[in-house]
Amino acid sequence: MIEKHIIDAENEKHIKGLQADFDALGEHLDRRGINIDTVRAKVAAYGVAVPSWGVGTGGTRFARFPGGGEPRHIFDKLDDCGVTQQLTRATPSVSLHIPWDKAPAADLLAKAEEVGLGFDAMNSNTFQDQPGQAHSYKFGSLSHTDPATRAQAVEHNLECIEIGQGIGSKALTVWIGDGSNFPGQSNFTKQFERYLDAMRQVYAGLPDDWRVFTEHKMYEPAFYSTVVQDWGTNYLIAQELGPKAYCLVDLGHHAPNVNIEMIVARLIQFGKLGGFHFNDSKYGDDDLDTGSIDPYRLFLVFNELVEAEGKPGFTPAHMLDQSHNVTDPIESLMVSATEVQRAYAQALLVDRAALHGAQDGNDALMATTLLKRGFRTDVEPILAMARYLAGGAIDPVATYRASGYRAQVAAVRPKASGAGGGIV
Ligand SMILES: [Mn+2]
Repeated sequence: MIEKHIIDAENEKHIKGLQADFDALGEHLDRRGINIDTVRAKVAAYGVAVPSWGVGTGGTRFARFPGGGEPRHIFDKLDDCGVTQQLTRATPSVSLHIPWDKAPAADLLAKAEEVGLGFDAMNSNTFQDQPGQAHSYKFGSLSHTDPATRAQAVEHNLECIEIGQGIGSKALTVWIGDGSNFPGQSNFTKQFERYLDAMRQVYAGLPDDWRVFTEHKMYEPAFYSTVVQDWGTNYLIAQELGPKAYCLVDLGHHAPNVNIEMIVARLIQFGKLGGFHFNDSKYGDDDLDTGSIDPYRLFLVFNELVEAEGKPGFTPAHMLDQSHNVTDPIESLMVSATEVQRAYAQALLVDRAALHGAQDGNDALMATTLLKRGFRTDVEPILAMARYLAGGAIDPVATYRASGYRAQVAAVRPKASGAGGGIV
């Protein structure tokens, strides 16, 4: 963790300017009928979970170029996630991935408490084989043609629930790589039937206060067809399984130009939006940093979420899911969490009554102008003040760099191998 005096010293450099900017923005928003402190309080209460695998350097299927001081295990990962939370106050929980993060529950809880974190949704992994595994997932997991392979995949998901129960998690996220690479390779209908049957067994193992999130993805690793390929199939799954089943929207898991915010609206309308994996993309499932390519789209997603705020039972889970290939992962996670908060704050500034009036009156130009007015407002003083008042850093990246954290952990964590490509 970073020593408080370093954060204080960095904040000291900025607080006067921040206060002036905050006051000026407050005056401006006041003229728009918006109370800046109300927005600040909402932003301060908003958190996005970080994935445990996000603190390691990612890679592509070609290669991985590890940075210095990479986390060796879940406890190092929790240290790094703790720093992200310490400086941004926007990432209060971590999402674990099993088996990568397997450890005794008591140890995980103790470490989480030490670094000021909680645990978010559990993530199962049936997209790769683990050492000593009886049945291979080469040709699928929950939808495999072989009943024993499916049973093994179900068992793994039930184990994830059990581990999650020990550390206070309340949700299981299931993403499978199942699909096919050749036309004719799989019978679409039978394959989906097998998947649904297996997921019913996972669903039956959910505690009463748990939810299961299924995540759709258009393609990859299967390049011809994917079992859970889009939000339509995802919605069918949630419907088939029951009230504890919800759809998870990973922003990168759609074809380019798909209207994701509209998918979000549909899932909200029918009570099946489970949550998000935030990231950004230019071409496909690029796993780029959230808000780095198309911040307006992120804003439009949040516009739908703010529109739905207060709807009974509407509590979507928010998590970052991105691959940091060329940056320090902690810096990327901090900036990305801030980008998510920014989109939320901007969406909060939209004059909803005026927007509804413009929509009802078919005033297309005014409706879109009202959205742009929210998006164009520089809300950085609100985000920075929320961080500052919560004990975080006004400038998280500068403070992180000033702390020398990466060099310190690099001195005790051996250099990771760059061999092998792919995911963290
Ligand atoms: Mn994802």
